[in-house]
Amino acid sequence: PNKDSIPLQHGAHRSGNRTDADMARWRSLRFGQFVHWGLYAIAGGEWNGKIYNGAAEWIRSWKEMPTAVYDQLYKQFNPVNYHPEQWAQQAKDMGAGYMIITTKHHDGFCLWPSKYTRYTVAASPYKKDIIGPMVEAYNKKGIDVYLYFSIIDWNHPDWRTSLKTPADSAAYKRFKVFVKNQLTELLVKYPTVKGFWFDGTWDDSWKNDGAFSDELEQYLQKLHPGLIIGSRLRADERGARHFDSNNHLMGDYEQGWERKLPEQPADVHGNDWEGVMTIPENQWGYHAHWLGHIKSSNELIEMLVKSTSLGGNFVLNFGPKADGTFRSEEVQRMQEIGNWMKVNGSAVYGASEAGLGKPDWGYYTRRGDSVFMVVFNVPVSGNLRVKLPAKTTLAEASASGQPVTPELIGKNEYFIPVGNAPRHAPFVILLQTSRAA
Ligand code: JFZ
Repeated sequence: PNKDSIPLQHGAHRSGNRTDADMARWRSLRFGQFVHWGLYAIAGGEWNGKIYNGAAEWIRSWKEMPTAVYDQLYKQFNPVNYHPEQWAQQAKDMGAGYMIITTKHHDGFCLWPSKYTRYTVAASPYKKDIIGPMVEAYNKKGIDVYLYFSIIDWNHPDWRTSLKTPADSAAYKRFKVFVKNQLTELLVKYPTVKGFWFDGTWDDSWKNDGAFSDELEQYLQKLHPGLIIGSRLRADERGARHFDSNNHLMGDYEQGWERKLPEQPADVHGNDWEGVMTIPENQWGYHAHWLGHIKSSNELIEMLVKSTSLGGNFVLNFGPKADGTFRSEEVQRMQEIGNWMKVNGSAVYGASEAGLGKPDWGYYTRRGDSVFMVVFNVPVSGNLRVKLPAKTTLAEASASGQPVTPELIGKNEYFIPVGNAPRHAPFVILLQTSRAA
């Protein structure tokens, strides 16, 4: 059936990507830092000597840990070693252009002193606002801040997953007012933020009110022109999420890439998109016992470059400890990625899909006439094969500013010799090209 035939009032309101300066900036930054921080960091994936094997920030839902105990953790929230200037410096050194902070995760605890609930930092021994100084510190380093906000709120008496009775409906109606109040409060308190990163929008209560998500999005963007909101906020009036019932993307970019990246251009349909990634398997908040494979810096750099090569942003998650410091594995990766980005960042920032397919040796990215070969796998021959489109001239090839000499092996086809000495990190070859008019 022709999906375009479904009349919708609360579907997508735009076709194609946003073209304004705010969105162009988001798109050019390419690399972001995610931070999941909240009361779950105090538990650190453990309770009563037992280890929780799920994601640390979900520990409240674990049957072993009484929710009443979790709900008292705020009395211990006192991150005496939280230094936002240091966080911002580390993020800057890593090469992040933007960051996303959990203002409120599913547990409902607010890292800012919201006037709409008592379940906030203000009630903790720390007392002070976490978010304001963070926004200021990151902005000072030129890093844009986005606010993660969970619609799921396990603490709020009016939050519901589904509406079965008139009392549920009345409660959820109040809950939606609460949500709108908190979001307004955040924008008024922190006017330099660039957008919201919504989560916890999969419950029936939320997705069966597409009109509300639509009106909320429009309200927020009117209040704060340029505000960027991903597709995870929205449902249409038929309950379709991210993509409306006619298969058009809602919101400003595709926000469904969670610990998984697209493989090819067809997977993202030309839409702006962002992928979010954890360093261990599936831990967003701090977990004292990381299990399973822990991604190396080279693996994460590959994901970042792959994302750029497919026209998307890559956001790497960190889960600081309860005292406000980052675990050593995270610090190490920030430094290693940053060291690589300082030398090779031009293959990422402002770059996008090159339109040259996926080569065996790595990824192509492009910015204007500069084509970047980001090499992860050197063939035993030591020759990297490159095929440029017809009517393209290769003016110059270089690696770290040193010229390399391509060998012409066919029409617009070259070998780039790189030798086969062992390598410990990916490297970049810059091709200066020009296109005949
Ligand atoms: C959600 C949260 O439940 C989780 O704690 C974390 O904050 C993460 C960033 O977001 O988890 C999700 C959300 C979406 C998908 C999977 C897990 N998804 O679309 O596959």
